[in-house]
Amino acid sequence: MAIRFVTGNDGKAREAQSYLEGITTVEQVPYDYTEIQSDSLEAIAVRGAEEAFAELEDVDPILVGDTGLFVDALGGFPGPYSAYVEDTVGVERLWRLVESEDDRRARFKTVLGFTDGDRTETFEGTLAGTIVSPRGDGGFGYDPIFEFNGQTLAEMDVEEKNAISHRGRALATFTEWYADQ
Ligand code: ITT
Ligand code: NA
Repeated sequence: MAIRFVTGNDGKAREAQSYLEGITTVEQVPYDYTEIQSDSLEAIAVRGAEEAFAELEDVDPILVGDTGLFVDALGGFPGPYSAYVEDTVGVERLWRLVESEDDRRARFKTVLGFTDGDRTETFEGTLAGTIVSPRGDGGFGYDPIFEFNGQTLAEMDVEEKNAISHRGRALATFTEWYADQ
């Protein structure tokens, strides 16, 4: 059975496939599930996976990913609202909010939600770093303002970022579990 990865981003589907190579095929499904308002990425991922499975009327299991950027000095903002904040406030102005803080630590967290219709499981991965003035042209989203080991994620090439990223770690944990099923 193939896994249907619900995402608008074909790079994420390719990344998932690279982890699951030799285990299963990953098919990208661009379904726009309802992002419930919640403080919890787990709750959003569980609901998203189950809604997509119910609506997309097929038997192959569903995988969704929800990511948030949690800034310590801002009490974890934007967290589960990261997509909305990127669209409205933007990445440059988030940097402006953090610029005057002494503590600029932040963390990305990705929660993958998997369901096969019988059971639903979640898998997480995190990456700790620092918010900095935007640098680099690669990546997407908040990558230009997130520094890890002296480089922003936007300064890394894709393989370098994927090897250390929150989503990469969540995919590795998921793959280990799935391979045992
Ligand atoms: P999907 O279609 O895959 O669901 P999305 O952008 O709606 O994409 P995510 O939960 O992956 O959903 O992302 C939430 C926000 O976090 C959004 O603003 C992204 O741009 C940003 N983001 C996600 N992963 C990121 C990464 O690896 N680096 C920088 N920003 C990221
Ligand atoms: Na998502």
